[in-house]
Amino acid sequence: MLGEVGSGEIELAEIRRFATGPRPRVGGGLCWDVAGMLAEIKAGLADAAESRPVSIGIDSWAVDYGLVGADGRLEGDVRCYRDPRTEGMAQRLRARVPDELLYRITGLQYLPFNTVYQLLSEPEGRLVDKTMLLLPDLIGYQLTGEIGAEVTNASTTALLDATTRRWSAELVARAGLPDGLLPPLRQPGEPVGATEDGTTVLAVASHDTASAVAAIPADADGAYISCGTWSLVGLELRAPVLTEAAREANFTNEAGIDGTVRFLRNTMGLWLLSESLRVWREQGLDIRLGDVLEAAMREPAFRSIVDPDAAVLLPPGDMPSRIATLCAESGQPKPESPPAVVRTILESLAVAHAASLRAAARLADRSLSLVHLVGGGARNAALCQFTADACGLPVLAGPSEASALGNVFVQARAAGVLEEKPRGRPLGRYEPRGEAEAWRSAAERVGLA
Ligand code: LFR
Repeated sequence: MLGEVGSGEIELAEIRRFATGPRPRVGGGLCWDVAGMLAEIKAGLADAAESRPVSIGIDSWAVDYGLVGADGRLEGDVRCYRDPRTEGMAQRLRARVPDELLYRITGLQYLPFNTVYQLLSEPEGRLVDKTMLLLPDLIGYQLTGEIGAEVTNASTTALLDATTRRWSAELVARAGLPDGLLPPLRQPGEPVGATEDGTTVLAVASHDTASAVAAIPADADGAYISCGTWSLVGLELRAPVLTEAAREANFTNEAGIDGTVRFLRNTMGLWLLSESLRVWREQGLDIRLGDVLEAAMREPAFRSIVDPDAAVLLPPGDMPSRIATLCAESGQPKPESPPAVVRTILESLAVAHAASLRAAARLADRSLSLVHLVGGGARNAALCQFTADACGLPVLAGPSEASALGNVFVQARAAGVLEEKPRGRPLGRYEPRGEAEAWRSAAERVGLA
């Protein structure tokens, strides 16, 4: 994405887009095609070169990393967080660090793929004399030769202290990780280095969700749903909430820009839809997203609801049949057609959005009057409307490219050409339609009321 700044606003132009799905790995498990990504990124930068960008900022999903050896080379695959290799690792860590202590230090929600669990699943000796670089830091390293760990993304590893925002030496030691594995931290807005052609690479909020939240207009409530592959549902706060109640509700305190805290919970997002579409197309069905969304609106309401965070929905594979199984197991009709599956997905996501928002408000002692829904999901009118209905709150949708906008904002601010968050362009406003009771009983069916 190319960002151009003028009169207090950022214009974004798409230069290049490529798919980045998890891939089966030789030897088992799932990995990312990082060499392919780097080639695409370099091609995109070449396309953007004629606009003479002032700087480059990199953000991506969180938690995944590459290991760089003493000779400076990336060693082995960059594994994908949907890889089941972390099974059993939470128990292993728990024996060394009790959950309560882990949460008091890191404030991080439990997700089976948190970096610390991935590190613990590495074969004996593999971490010795290595530097761990999270994906955006790894790409920055490949472009500039400079190592470091940007702090917003570092906060997703379960090795960063949420209060001091430094690596926790205590956790590194107790987890049995080698000294020197974690590179020095850097802050959004600090330089990373320069590319071969001399363009500055700047650290931004390199966790895509941190960049997305950086683009959300600051208003009284600060409630948001950053909805793409995942739905990240929560609030922007000034200080972490490290209470036992927050831990039990599995809320995270990830680092945002300017010392802010992203107090949120991960909910399985549009992954349910994109993975269903991928499977249907693989089965030879000719399905267009717009058509199936429209058809889903003609399906009966609240026929079958699932908990989108059911662990079985995390890995790639046959999503429609796993959803159907969950419905059958909870005594609801199996959605038989693609529109019926999509209806179940959209309603289930809205139910989960509302449950997480209610929990966030309660745990942080806030009352809410508006929700910003940003990311690709902001273009999904049905999901936005259902979310407004289920939450009983107006939803302001957009920007859809929130991560790119937040990324460019941090760069523009560092360059001294923008001080305030950009307003972005809302795509729509959705008022709740007063069906609170129907949504509550749908939520009750899956224990999310
Ligand atoms: C969203 C996201 C989430 C993170 C998940 C896995 O793209 O970054 O914030 O929990 O992906 O990395």
